[in-house]
Amino acid sequence: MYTTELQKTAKVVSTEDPEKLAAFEARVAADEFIEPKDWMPEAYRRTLTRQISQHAHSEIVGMLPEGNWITRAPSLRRKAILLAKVQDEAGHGLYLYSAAETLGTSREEMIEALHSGKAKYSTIFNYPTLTWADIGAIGWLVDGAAIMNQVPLQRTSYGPYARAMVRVCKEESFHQRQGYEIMMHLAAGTAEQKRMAQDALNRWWWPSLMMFGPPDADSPNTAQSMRWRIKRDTNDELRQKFVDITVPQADALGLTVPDPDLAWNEAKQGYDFGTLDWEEFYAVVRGEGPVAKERMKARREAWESNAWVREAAAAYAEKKAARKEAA
Ligand code: FAQ
Repeated sequence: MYTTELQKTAKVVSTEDPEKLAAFEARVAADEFIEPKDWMPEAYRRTLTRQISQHAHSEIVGMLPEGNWITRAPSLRRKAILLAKVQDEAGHGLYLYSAAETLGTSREEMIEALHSGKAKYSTIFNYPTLTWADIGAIGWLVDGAAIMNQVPLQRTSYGPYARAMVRVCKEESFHQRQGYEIMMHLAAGTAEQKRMAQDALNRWWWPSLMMFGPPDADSPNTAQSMRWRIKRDTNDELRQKFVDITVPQADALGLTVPDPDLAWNEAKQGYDFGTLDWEEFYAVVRGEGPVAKERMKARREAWESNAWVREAAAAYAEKKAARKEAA
């Protein structure tokens, strides 16, 4: 699809100083963190900027599907929890933009890339949240998938990204539990509530598996990112782990994973599962997701209508700096 087998295994052709490159690779191989002022190959800087900024955009756009339910949460307690969760996602976006900025791209440039449609964000946030059960399913499945992907990133080779992930993972684990707890209540509730929970699982299951990215054989970035320890596991490895952990959780809820091919495989000590709809995945990556246009419109409008906050903050910072200079 994206790449050939040869491209997947080939090293990036580099015009960098071979001595510096060898020293860099030795540090990475010894599991040392690379820090912002350290020498790094341009391709390492580029792929990290790409991954971290996309990750930041995902956190920010990811506030929209759940933000949609804050005013409609079924109780004060649920509203307070959801509000806190959505605010956490904003915080994750900010740590991640800060980590990406240490690589030399400004936040304005990253945000402009998002708003102009040049930058990607996770496919998962292009699906609508139709019922309250979707909030449970997002916490359980989407945050669950995010944790599966982010726990290994705590040991990613770039220091600022790894450190941001430590805090993010702590918060994501609370998010996953709050989602599962919503599902527990719905699944043990009235027949209509259980139906809502099953419907949410049906709609969010496959998009959640797509969060891990294309299959390894079609993933142009995995081989190099594994070599530089940006990624510690491949897309398929993490997807398999997620399925293995999540299926028993669905069983405990008394819900059915919407995959007729799902079967325990004794030999591999994991589940076999059906093929994902990769056509759908690539269409959503291209910006053709069910609510992609609404998501981008909401982001652009928020950016424009909040321009006065940025201007006021900049004016205040300038005034403070001038006072400090005069003192
Ligand atoms: N959506 O060669 P690979 C969250 C793109 S955070 C869109 O395999 P890579 C928290 C990929 O960018 C969720 N695009 O790429 C939350 C690449 O395109 P490019 C976000 C995707 O980077 C919860 C191309 O396809 N998490 O949910 C997707 O080695 C609830 C080829 O792919 C992260 O970003 C996709 N699903 O592996 C918030 C984690 N998959 O850039 C609110 C960090 C692939 O070459 C509410 N990122 N693509 O033009 C990663 O671990 C990696 O970047 C992967 C992709 C695994 C996502």
